[in-house]
Amino acid sequence: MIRFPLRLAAAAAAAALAAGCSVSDAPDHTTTDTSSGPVADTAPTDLRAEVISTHRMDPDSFTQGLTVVPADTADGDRIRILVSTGLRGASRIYTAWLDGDEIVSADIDDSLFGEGSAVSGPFIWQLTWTSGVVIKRDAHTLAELGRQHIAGEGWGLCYNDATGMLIQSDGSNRLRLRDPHTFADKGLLPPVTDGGAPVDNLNELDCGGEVIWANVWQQPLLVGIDPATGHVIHRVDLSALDPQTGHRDDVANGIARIPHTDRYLVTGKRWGVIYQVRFVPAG
Ligand SMILES: [Ca+2]
Repeated sequence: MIRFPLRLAAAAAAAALAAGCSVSDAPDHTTTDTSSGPVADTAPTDLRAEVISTHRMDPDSFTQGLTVVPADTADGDRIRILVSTGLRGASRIYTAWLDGDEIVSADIDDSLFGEGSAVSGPFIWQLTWTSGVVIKRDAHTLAELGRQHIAGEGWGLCYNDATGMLIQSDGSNRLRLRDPHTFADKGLLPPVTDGGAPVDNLNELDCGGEVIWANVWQQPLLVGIDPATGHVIHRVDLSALDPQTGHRDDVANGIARIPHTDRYLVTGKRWGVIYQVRFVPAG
C-alpha cells in the first residue's frame, strides 16, 4: 500500500470539496487498528447485468479503456465509443460506432503498454501502464498533443462531469483526482473498501454518474463505489457475460455509462463483443 503525506490529503480535500466532491482528509486508514478497528461498511447490494443488446467489437482489442463519447449533433441516435487497448507493440486507441464500424484509430509507440482513457472536453487522456507516460490527444482526430509524466502505474481513467475532474486508478484501492487540462495530481478519494476490507486491483472506471464503477482485475466483478466514503455499495457479477476466449488474460474490463440513460456498456479484454446492459437486482 502506498502512503501519501497528510499535506497532500489535506490539499486534496480542499480541492475536491471546492469541486463539490468529498475526499479523505487524513492518512490512509486501511491498516487495521485493533484498538478501534476498521469501520464496517454497509453490505453492498448484489446486482446482475440484464443484457439489452449485443454488439460486435474488434476481437484483438485488449480492452483497457471504454468510454461513450459525448454525443455530437451529427451523431444522431448512434452511440460513439472510445476504446484504448494494451499489450506492448499492439496498443492503440480508437473511436467506433457501437455497431462496430471504426471511425479513427491511432497506434502508440511499441515501447508503451496502453491503459485506460477518458474524454474531457476537447481532449482525450490516455494512460500507459508502467512507463509513467500519459498522452494527451485531440478528442476528434486522436492526434497526439503532448505528454505528461506521472509517478506510479496507470490503470483506469474516467471523467466526472459534476466535478470537472478526471479520476485515475493505479491497481491499488486508491482513486486519484486529476486536472482535466494538465493531468496534475489533485489528491486522493477515500480508500475503497468492502465490509471494511480494502478492494485492490481497481481497474477500468466509469464516473459519469453519482456512483463510481470499477472493474476488479482478474475477477468477473464490477463494484459500485460511493465517492464520498469509498465504500462499495453495489457488486455486479459479470461471469455470465464472459465469452470464454480460452486466454486467461481475457478478463472482464470495460465499463461505460450511456449518458442520460440507466444503461451501460460492458466488455472484456479480447471479448470481441460489447454488451449494452442495465443493472438490476440479482436473484
Ligand atoms: Ca470506462
